[in-house]
Amino acid sequence: MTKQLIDELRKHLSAKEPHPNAEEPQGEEHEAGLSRRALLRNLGITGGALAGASLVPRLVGAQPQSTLEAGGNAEGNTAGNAAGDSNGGASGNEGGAHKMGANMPRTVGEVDHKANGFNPSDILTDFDYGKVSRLSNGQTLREWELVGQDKDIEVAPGIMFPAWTFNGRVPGPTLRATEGDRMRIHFRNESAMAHTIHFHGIHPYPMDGVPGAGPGPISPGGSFTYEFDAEPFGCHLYHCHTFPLARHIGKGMYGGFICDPKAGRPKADHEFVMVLNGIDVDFDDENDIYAVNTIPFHYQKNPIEIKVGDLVRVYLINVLEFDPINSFHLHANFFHYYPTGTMLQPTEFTDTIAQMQAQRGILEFHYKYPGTFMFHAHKTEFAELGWNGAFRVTPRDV
Ligand SMILES: [Cu+2]
Repeated sequence: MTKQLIDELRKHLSAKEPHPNAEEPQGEEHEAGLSRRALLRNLGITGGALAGASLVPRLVGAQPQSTLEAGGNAEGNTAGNAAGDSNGGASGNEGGAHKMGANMPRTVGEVDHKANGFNPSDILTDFDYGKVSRLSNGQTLREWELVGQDKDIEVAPGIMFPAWTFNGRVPGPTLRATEGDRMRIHFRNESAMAHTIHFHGIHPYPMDGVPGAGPGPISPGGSFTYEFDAEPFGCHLYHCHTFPLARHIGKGMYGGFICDPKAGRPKADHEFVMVLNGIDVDFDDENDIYAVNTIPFHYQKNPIEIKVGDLVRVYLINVLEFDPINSFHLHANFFHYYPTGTMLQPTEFTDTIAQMQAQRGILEFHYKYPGTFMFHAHKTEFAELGWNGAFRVTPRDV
């Protein structure tokens, strides 16, 4: 964050009125310890008082209810009403659902998903099985083209971020294969920087996608084909492994890699990919935004639709750079957790798990009751800066 911006914000903060729910220390003590995080949290709860600081309310976006009402934020109110309507009469959840839409921190407005070239609602389910053929030995061959591309994406309404991407999207395509398949990934680098693709999985050294292995970083204009057998089955990921690594990952070069067991898993009604990430908007090696599949608050504004009793399987992958630990909490429910997805029996029945960077796992659950149920990082700071979503559960006979 630039000094000029901080100075401007200090001015606004010193004039702010405390929010009734504010738990932040006020006054001198707070001013003395004005860190980026304290700054953002305060901006979040005092967004309405900061109309003059045009960048930050949109960056942080948390708006108290009074601001939504006073500002006539139609989008926010619509979301609240829609959630209430879908539950009306079903189980007395209407009030809670409406309240959630109106009171939750959120960004104001929508990003231009079309210009971005991807929509988190689609990323949940757009598994890419590649171009399928068969090798002479009978092995299934799956081929993908991954292209390194520099692309400006709108990460929050009005906030552009110069991302480095695979195929113009963050996260990159979710590659999906079955254990034992041959995977062949044609990488072409159209970016201005050298990049690699490093897969989490088991593969020969030249395919490891790090400096010194095989061709190492692929220069701008260059290309390389990574090839190996898909193993072990589980929920994995791939990412660029060029140094400085934090920058290459933080800029957006990663994606899910799902390897299904040969015999498959029990049929689920829904399978969703959730890549936990963050955006360091001002390049100070700290995240300003936290999200599932890149866009903060997306699934809060656009709840994921499921029905009571549906078996839901979530492939959860934490790639968050700069912060050591991420987490996932599911409301009003428990899930079976399969760490890394490499075993067919769950190791835990819980409602909260933690993942460090590159840790991932599979969650399975079904909802017993209708309603609009949150899921979010149980690091509350992350949740209030975007890592917050909801499942909208409707009755089975609707
Ligand atoms: Cu890279």
